[in-house]
Amino acid sequence: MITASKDQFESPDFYALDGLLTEEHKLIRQSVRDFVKKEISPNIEEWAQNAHFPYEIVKKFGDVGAFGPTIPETYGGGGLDYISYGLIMQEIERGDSGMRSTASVQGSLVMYPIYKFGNEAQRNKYLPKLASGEWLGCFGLTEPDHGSNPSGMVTNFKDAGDHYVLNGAKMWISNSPKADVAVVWAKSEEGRIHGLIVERGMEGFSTPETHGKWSLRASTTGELVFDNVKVPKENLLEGKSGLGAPMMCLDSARFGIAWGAIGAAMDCYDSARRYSLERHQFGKPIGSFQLTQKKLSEMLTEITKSQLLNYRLGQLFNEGKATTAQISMAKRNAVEVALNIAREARQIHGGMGITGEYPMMRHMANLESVVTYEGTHDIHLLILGKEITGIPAFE
Ligand code: TGC
Ligand code: FAD
Repeated sequence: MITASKDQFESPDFYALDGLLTEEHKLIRQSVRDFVKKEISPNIEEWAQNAHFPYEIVKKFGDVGAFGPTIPETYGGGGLDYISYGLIMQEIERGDSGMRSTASVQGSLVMYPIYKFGNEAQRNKYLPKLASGEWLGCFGLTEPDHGSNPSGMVTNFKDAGDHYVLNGAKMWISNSPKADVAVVWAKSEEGRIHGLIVERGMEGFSTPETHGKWSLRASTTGELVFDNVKVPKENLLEGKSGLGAPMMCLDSARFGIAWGAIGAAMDCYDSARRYSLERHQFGKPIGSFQLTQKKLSEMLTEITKSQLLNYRLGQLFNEGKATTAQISMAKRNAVEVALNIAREARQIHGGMGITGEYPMMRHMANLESVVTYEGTHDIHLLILGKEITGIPAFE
């Protein structure tokens, strides 16, 4: 087993973006950065290479405030703004995209819908336990035959008097094998999409794990299978129905990914910068060759542009003005930038770049999931195309 070299990460800030952050933002970022250096960096290679989900990280994420940073403090959340949320996701994904998945699913896809569409009893029952990491949650939208087109879902529930009966299956669900709680999107008898809270232990509910992933290996992924599951009526999220409800959750999660993927890019860039000064060939550091300098300059340019885009999107989120198309642009841009930087940074490390001593291959493989989930790269392009032309090209 190759262990990762010591985490010496230094964050690039070429356009002095720190000048736009508040003291609170900087403190939050530092505490999560320290957390990642202590809890994730020393172990992530082993976890990823062994496809091991470190369940103990859930409680630790709760302690550091990574779950539901924008949820009000009354319910155990952080009561923070969206820039804080972005910074937290950036720092965690700097460590590993799979670890960020664990945190962003819990906050944006489980706590957010319960807070936004749930009633007071549901908020009080679930949010504090999810915020503290006592419970882990997952979000079930995708089905085996309905990924990019979730409105075609077939998972359904029927009214059976004092409860609902849920049938169907979800696929590719982050956190599912270990989740205590699942927010599940299913159609009513009228064909309308609703959110239901399903709890582990309900009869007929199982969460088989998906094995053999080459990507997000430290994150646990699985199915949700519902075989005549009796769901109490009080578990329906009554605040909103229709596809718009899960899409609102995705707006928030995609925002976190935009910041997170740039965290992964920053890690790859920083490793390449350092390696280019340490590694000598032809009697000189490889960083003295123009081709290496071109790679590093282009990486820093793309990171800086993306940081600015993400920051502005955070301001728009804080003002309640961010649009789905703006979020698509940021998510799509960030993941493409990060994938390109991971590949270029890997090249700068030569053969060493393929080992687990450096983070690029792990980030690169992780980003192949990130470019697909929460809307594929092409789906985000089409969301932008619809915004520009007014014509949906999905069908
Ligand atoms: P469309 O006709 O555009 O919309 C249907 C209804 O939904 C409303 N809506 C929204 N409402 C609020 N906020 C949004 N962002 C909304 N987007 C859509 C819309 O107004 C409409 O409402 P109404 O009342 O008029 O009916 O829907 P469509 O069926 O044509 O689909 C559009 C499309 C393809 C863009 C969309 O479905 C899409 O984004 N597909 C991608 C699916 C996706 O992102 N899945 C993600 C699954 S979760 C996941 O991947 C988690 S990974 C977690 C991790 O590990 O980090
Ligand atoms: P498909 O929709 O079958 O797409 C296949 C290809 O066809 C893609 O390239 C796509 O861009 C293209 N395509 C599809 N439609 C069009 C079109 N109209 N025009 C042009 N091209 C098109 N889902 C959840 O609900 N919860 C989770 O927690 C979750 N976690 C995930 C974790 C991982 C590791 C992964 C890989 C996925 C996860 N997903 C989750 C599912 C993810 O959201 C879907 O994989 C994604 O939405 C794409 O769906 P699909 O895989 O079925 O691909």
